[in-house]
Amino acid sequence: MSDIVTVVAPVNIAVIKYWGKRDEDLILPLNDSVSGTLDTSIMCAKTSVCARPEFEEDEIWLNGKKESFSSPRVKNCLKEIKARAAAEKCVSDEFLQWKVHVCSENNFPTAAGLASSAAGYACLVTALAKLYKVKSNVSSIARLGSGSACRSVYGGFVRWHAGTSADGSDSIATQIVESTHWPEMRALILVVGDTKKKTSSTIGMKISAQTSELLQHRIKHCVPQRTEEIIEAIKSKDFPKFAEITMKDSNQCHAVCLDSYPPFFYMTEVSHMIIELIHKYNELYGTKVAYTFDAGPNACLYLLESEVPKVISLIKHAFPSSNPDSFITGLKSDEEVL
Ligand code: 2P0
Repeated sequence: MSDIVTVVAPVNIAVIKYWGKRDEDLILPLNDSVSGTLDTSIMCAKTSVCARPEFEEDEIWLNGKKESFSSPRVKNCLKEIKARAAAEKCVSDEFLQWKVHVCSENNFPTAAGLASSAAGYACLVTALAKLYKVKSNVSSIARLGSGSACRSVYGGFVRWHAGTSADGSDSIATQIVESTHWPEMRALILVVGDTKKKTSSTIGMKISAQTSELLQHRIKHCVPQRTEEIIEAIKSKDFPKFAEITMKDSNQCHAVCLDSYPPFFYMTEVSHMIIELIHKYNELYGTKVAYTFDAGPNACLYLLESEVPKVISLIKHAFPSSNPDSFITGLKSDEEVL
């Protein structure tokens, strides 16, 4: 019987968004994306795995509820990790035959557009890699679970290269800078809603890739230049430039959702109020805060530490029932966090 292996994985919040796939099965994106990996203090996924000869089936529990192990993505991740373990001759053939039980939980709303699948699959794949003693980097296997998960394998700021190869061998994540490069960087998560989204990212991306002309314009004429510019802004610690690109890219990603047919929406009235509030703040004080929204109504604000007290006061003033103090964090350190 194996020991129980438990792993914690961070979420990442993109500043250049991944939206649209060039290969649905291999989960290969249409464009490069860039994200910050957040410290695990306020948001993370935790996964325990165990293999035993007496287990009759592979089984999985998500946030305390037993779910089907038939999800092709979960099965694919397990299959690829086992293949890697067999190739690296890490464990015995007998051990590879045993069934596994997986228990995973997030300490933040699942499927509400808060990068839960990124942290979840990064965690699952890393836990399985530890169980089967796989030594090589597992970012590309995490990608098979959920595209954005491949970025959660590194700390600091990370780039996921779309790549051009048909087999996905060049669609990999690399670290841009360690978190220590810009230690003052903070992320403030504003939880606007925690209900499950109506259109999953996977479905939304598919509709956009098939119908949105704006998406085609975005991947050809906007993202390549923005990616280079934001990497330069991160390297030179140019916050106003970083913030402007981050906000424009989030807005464009949501404009693509609106340009899709049929259209779908993730932001709510409160999300729009946050956008207005941040622009008013930036008009008053210079560009000091960036908002970005994923496939949900919740905002992630990137800002520097010196700005935190003022921004938290502003949020409390604008949304008196909110509790922003408990949702501030820095970036996760270490080149490979898992
Ligand atoms: C991102 N999002 O770059 C973008 C921005 C949401 C908006 O990656 O189909 O759950 O599993 O690869 O990774 C969410 O999409 O989608 C996402 P799949 P995923 O973070």
